[in-house]
Amino acid sequence: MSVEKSTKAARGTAQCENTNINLLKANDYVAEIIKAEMAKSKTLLINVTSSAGSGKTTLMQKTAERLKDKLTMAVMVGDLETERDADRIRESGIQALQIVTGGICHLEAQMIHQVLPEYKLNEIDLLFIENVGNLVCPASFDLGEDYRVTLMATTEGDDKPKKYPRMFLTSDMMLVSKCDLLPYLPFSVDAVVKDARDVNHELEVIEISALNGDGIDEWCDWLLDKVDKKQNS
Ligand SMILES: Nc1nc2c(ncn2[C@@H]2O[C@H](COP(=O)(O)OP(=O)(O)OP(=O)(O)O)[C@@H](O)[C@H]2O)c(=O)[nH]1
Ligand SMILES: [Mg+2]
Repeated sequence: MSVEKSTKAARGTAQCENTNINLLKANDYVAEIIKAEMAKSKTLLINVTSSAGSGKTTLMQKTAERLKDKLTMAVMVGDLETERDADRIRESGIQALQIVTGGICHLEAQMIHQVLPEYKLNEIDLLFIENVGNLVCPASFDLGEDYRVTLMATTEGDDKPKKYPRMFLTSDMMLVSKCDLLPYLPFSVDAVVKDARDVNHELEVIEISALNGDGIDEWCDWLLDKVDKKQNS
């Protein structure tokens, strides 16, 4: 199947090739319910994806430190096992709940919807979902998010967008993370951006380092702009 952004199947929805039956219809149905709830409370929902260890939780911590005086933020974290990421995020002073998937390699809309009542959505401007770390399964599941943001760490190698195209095809933003390590790694930002934009020419890109703070202002400004648009929608 060719990779075209315009069709739902190409955006990562499993389907029966001969009949065009969408095999993730139940997930997409719940995703629409989540979207409606977020529209009502005017909460911006961001689905953060990446390979394992690319810096998602560290970025959540940094973002919370920067933005917690400007808006009310909360996080929902998915992991195969352990509460460690939610514990780390709570240390930044914001609400964080852990979804332990018990071995499932992605989050599904149903999981998000069941946990949503734990959040006072009317009081939350920005809700992050930190997805389970891998570039394959999470690409296929719409969680009702406004935006999908994928971290692409310099430590992973710059060949990933073409090897795992669906994740980049279905993302709105690619954050090239751990850029403080660029002097020590055989990684070309130009090459990774070119490959990612070959897959998805609309993809926005910011180079960041949660360690030294590079790009974090730009990332936070992007978020503030999206929150503002959501609240005035
Ligand atoms: N050098 C450098 N290391 C970073 C940066 N951001 C995160 N790290 C380190 O990378 C490792 C993984 O970071 P996490 O934030 O736990 O990554 P994650 O994507 O949440 O990991 P999983 O939830 O397990 O998929 C940790 O040792 C972090 O300290 C960065 O900007 N620069
Ligand atoms: Mg994490």
